Amino acid sequence: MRIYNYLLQIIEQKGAAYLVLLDPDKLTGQKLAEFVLKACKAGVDAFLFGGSLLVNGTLDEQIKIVKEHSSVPVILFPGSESQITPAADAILFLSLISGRNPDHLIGKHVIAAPILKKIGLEPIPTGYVLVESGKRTTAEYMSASIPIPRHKPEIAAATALAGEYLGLKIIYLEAGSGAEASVPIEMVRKVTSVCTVPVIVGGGIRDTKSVTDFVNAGAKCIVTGNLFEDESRWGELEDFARAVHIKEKR
Ligand code: 1GP
Repeated sequence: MRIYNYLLQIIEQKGAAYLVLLDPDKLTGQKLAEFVLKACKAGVDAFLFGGSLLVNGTLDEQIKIVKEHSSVPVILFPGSESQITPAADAILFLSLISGRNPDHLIGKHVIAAPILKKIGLEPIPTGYVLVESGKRTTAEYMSASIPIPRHKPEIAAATALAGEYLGLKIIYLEAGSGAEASVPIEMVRKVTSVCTVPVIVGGGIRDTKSVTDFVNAGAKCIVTGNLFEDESRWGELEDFARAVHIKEKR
């Protein structure tokens, strides 16, 4: 549990961890290297790698670039078992607990587990909770599952708690990449009030005010992805990291 413990340590030291999701289909080559250098300087704690649908198939190459330019962990955030690679440091072993699709609850895991064992990749047992966010997201469509209605925080809290009681080590409240609306703050508050494991919030986060609100509501990891595919916003990385790291005085 080396990487999981690393995340716990960051949470303890800085109040929350800042994770940046890299889509290997979007940021590549020299641009990716430049971004990674900038992100690390700004204080990003780990990179997530993957996507619900990857078409270029250059994951290994991209992870190599990230590793050459940074020392922070690379954690796979896989859309399918085909995205498993020993090039990463760990994998979010996602069970889509908001859905009722057996493939995403246990089926894919049976296929993935022996591969992870063989290559020695650390699985981080993660309860993945999709939350309704306006228009239909790729994650929702690809997983053929119904997200939790945004005005039902009590369903999210019961789902997350059930995940924790099943032994999952982290809960990921996900509005979906590029979501119109991020996870409602009330839902984050409700979920963090019942869970003792760290709660990740991601999807559609575009400003530091939302980050501050989520962290104050008890989120322990914040994920941004899409936002920094726009190079003109790279200058804001440090502001985002500062908003996440509430315990750190800079
Ligand atoms: C998606 O939570 C992540 O899984 C990030 O979402 O790309 O909307 O920031 P965005």
